[in-house]
Amino acid sequence: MKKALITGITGQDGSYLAELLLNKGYAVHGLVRRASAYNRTRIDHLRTDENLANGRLVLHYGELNDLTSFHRLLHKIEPNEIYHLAGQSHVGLSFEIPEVTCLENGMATLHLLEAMREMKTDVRLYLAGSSEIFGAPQAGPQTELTPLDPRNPYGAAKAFAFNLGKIYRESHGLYVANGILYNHESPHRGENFVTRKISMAAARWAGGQKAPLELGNLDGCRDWGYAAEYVEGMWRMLQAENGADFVLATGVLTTVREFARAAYAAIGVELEFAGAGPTEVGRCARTREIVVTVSPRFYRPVDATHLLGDATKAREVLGWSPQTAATDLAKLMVETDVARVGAH
Ligand code: NDP
Ligand code: GDR
Repeated sequence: MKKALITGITGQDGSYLAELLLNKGYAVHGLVRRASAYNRTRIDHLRTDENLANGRLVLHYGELNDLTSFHRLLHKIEPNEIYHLAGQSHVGLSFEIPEVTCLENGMATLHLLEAMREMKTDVRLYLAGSSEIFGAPQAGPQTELTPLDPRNPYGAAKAFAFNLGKIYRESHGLYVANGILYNHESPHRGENFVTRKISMAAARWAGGQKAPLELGNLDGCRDWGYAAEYVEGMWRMLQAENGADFVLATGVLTTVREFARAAYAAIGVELEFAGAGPTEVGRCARTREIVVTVSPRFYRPVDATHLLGDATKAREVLGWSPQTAATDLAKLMVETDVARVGAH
């Protein structure tokens, strides 16, 4: 039985990846950190008696920056594949907490690469790289060959990790796959990311809690795909003969405004937007109620507008391609949240 170690197993991607690998017959080991509140809700459905008793799913306490325990864990598990997903994943927040962002997303990757180098095993490593390494390009789409130009601490830390992944692959012969993933969302997405913030607000509205939703830059646009499909791409990267860099993206840009429109359409509310910048509002076309407002509180010092990916290489080499459009994703997320809100 192949053994995989997932750092960040309690996060959005970790939870989908764990499910995928369990279905493929792997023994899945996950790094979880101590928290003051329960932080395993996304993987509760995988923690069955059968998975736990048979060693199919094993959770280990750890911390990215606790080097000795992390090292010990690697020796104990001896995984065939490592999916390194853990880290501070919020771009806007990285302006507020740059140091922890760089330690978790940058230095922790270096420590992991050094540990692999020292262990001299043939373990394969997936690194969770991001489109944010390209910064704020004037036009897309970007490929694996687009020059790096990060514009926020998060992107800078991811660029550092990406470069190190390449260096350890070329200089030390390690198997490292650098994923360059564009935004991918799901019902497991954290509520401080815009898509889930919108889907939860729409679900609450449908449930009668009609508070206006405060958003930041409505012109912000992203290449949004479905997380469950992106973790399949991660796995495929580690099945390739050699470690390489791969963009995973849909190749379609959607604005925050359009995503909100699709999300509220899923609950039967047609949104009409008027105004510009901080004075823009979105109203229900039928009742004229204010549904969306804009608050500069959620603006960023710099926000990318052309992060659009070209996943041709992933399609040709890995046979991977995205299936879900952003508007369908909005509907899927809202429907799941409506069921959740209704259940409470
Ligand atoms: P999440 O924020 O949902 O999950 C992050 C995970 O990392 C959680 O399990 C979290 O634990 C864990 N973690 C954070 N800091 C530490 C730490 N110091 N020690 C141990 N564990 C830690 O992110 P996603 O699942 O969305 O993303 C996974 C990775 O992919 C991240 O590295 C992200 O930057 C990257 N990425 C994501 C994209 C996306 O669109 N989702 C796109 C491109 C890259 P806890 O649950 O306890 O908080
Ligand atoms: P992003 O995702 O920064 O692209 O990072 P996020 O959902 O935070 O922002 C997307 C766009 O929405 C605009 N926006 C808002 N964003 C948030 N969070 N909250 C708001 O209220 C709001 N209003 C508008 C933003 O300005 C931006 O334009 C995600 C993360 O998963 C990273 O880890 C990953 O690397 C990148 O995607 C690719």
